[in-house]
Amino acid sequence: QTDPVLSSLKDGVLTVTLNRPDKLNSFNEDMHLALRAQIQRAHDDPDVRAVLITGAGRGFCAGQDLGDRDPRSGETPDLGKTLETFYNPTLRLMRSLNKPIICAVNGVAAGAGANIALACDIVLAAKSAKFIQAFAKIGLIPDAGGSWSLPRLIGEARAKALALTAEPLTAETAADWGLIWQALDDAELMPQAQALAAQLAQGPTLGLGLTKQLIQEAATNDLDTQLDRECALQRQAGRSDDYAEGVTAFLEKRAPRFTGH
Ligand code: T3D
Repeated sequence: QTDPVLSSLKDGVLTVTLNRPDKLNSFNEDMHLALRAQIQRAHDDPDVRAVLITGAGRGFCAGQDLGDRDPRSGETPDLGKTLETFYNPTLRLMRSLNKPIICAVNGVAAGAGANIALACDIVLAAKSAKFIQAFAKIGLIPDAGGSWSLPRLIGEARAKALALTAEPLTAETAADWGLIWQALDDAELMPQAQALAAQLAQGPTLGLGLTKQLIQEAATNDLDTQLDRECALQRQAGRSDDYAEGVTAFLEKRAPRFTGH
């Protein structure tokens, strides 16, 4: 049996590849658990300083494997329970990871597959890729954090239209709307995503993690709270080895050598 998720760690970058290409990398239980284990590994292993998530084959991820949800089997699954058990813990682990997660959306990203991509910190997509809030086509609601991230990223009008119509959104429009960072020529996607991940993995990891945290907190904080949080986290960043190295390197007119601490 093939692994539902492939992984490799090189030069601080943990590359995680969703690997059920025949099913457009849709989620079965094994793939859920394997993806979560890799994000947990990124939490636990200090050698991991950036994560790159992508998909094998022509798709990125088509959301839940609907073959496991066949109503003709006579079973009525409790989908709230499956979210609690599978998607939500992974989403929370991704958001709380104090290291950057880059997503290289290599092909169609549908349903929870689209929203897992949008939960990453920097999303690059191949121009041939599409984002589809497919839930409306089967009577479901946007999950895997989509109902939270979509209106924040692109506003309520666009979020509602995408979610209510399940219209595919091209990567280029997604980039124009600010849903993702960049749409790239297909051949450029992986080289550029790998270069970005390598760059971030050589960066001041502690400061990058605090930056991620602070920007996420801004979604729910008011300005006064956020200013106080900037004080607290800048105090922490200012005590890091990488801050001392960054300023020293600047003064010595050389490239910094960050250790991540
Ligand atoms: O259940 C819970 O736990 C609740 C959580 C739900 C989260 C969700 O994600 S709900 C949304 C589930 N996803 C979808 O509804 C998307 C279903 N897929 C599609 O609409 C289309 O496949 C795409 C638009 C994504 C791509 O279309 P296309 O024409 O490029 O490819 P295709 O021919 O439809 O798919 C290729 C193969 O992948 C095909 O298999 P076959 O016929 O070659 O053997 C297809 O059945 C399979 N596939 C694609 N998506 C899924 C899938 N198999 C199982 N589950 C899928 N989601």
